Amino acid sequence: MNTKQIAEIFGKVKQQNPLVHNITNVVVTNFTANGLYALGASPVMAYAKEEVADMAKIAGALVLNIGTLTHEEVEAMMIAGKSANENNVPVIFDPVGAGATPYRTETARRIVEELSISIIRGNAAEIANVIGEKWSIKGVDAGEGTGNSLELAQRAAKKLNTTVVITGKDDVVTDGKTTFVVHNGHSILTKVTGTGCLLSSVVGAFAAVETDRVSAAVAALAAYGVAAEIAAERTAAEGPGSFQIEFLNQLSKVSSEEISKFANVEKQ
Ligand code: ATP
Ligand code: TZP
Ligand code: MG
Ligand code: MG
Repeated sequence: MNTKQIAEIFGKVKQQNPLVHNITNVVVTNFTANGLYALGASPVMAYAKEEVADMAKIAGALVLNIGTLTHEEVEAMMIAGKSANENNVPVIFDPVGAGATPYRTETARRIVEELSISIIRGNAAEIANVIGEKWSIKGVDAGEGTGNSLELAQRAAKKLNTTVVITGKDDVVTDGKTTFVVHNGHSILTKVTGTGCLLSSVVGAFAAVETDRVSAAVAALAAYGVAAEIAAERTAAEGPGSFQIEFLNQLSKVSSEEISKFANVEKQ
C-alpha cells in the first residue's frame, strides 16, 4: 500500500459516486450527509424497519452508528445488516460510546455477534469495551487508557475476525495480519462533533469502491486526515466553527496529488 494506491482509491470514490446507507445518530446526520457529498459519494439516511432491507441491498456500503441508539433503531440496524450481509454489501460499524452505559455496550456486542461486520471504527475505549476489555470512556470521548492502541486493534481484529480501525492522534488499521498506522489528521478534529462519525461513513464510501478492507480504510483515513490538515492550516487564526466549514470544502477540493504528497502511512 503506497501513497499512489491511496490516491487511486480516492479517485474511484469520486468516479463511482457510491451510495452509502447510514443509520446514524441525530447529532451528526446533516454533517455526515454533507461530508459524503463533499467527498463525491451519495449519502442516504433510512431508518424505517419497513424499508431498511431494501435500501441496504442497493447501497455500496451500510454504516451503522449507535450514537443516539433507541430500541427501534437497533432493530432496524439488525434488519439492514442482515440484508447487507446477504447481498455482499460491506457493513461498517461505529460503536459510539460503547462502555459508557451497559445498554450501549450490550448493543455493540450484539451487533458484532449477530452481523458480519467488514470494518469496525472507533476510539480506543470503544473498541476495548466491545471486546470486553476495560478502558475508561467519558460519554462518547475516549478516556485515559492503560494499553497500546496498536496491540488492542490487533487483539480486536483477531477476536472479532474483522478489520479494525482505532483512531486518535495516530490511527491504526489492522485485520490481525496486516497493520498500518496513519499519522494524518489534526487535533482540532476533536473539537468538532461528528468528525469520528463522518469518518466511519467515509470509510464506508471507500469500502464501496475497494474490496480489500485494510486498503480501503487506510486510504480513507489518509485522505480524510490530509483534508483536515489543509483545512486546519487555512483556518488557524480562527476556531472550530471555521474549521468545520473549511473541512467540508477540503473534502471536496483536496486533490489526488495532495493526498499522494501528504499521506503519512506506515506499515508495521
Ligand atoms: P473521540 O470521541 O474519542 O474524539 P471519535 O469517534 O470522534 O473519537 P477520533 O478518534 O476523534 O474519533 O477520530 C476522528 C478523526 O480525528 C480521525 O481522523 C483522527 O485521526 C483524528 N484525530 C483525533 N485526535 C487527533 C489528534 N490528537 N491529532 C490528530 N488527529 C486526530
Ligand atoms: N452524543 C451522542 S452521539 C454524539 C454525541 C456528542 C456524536 C459523537 O460524534 P464523534 O464523531 O464520535 O465525535
Ligand atoms: Mg470526536
Ligand atoms: Mg465517535
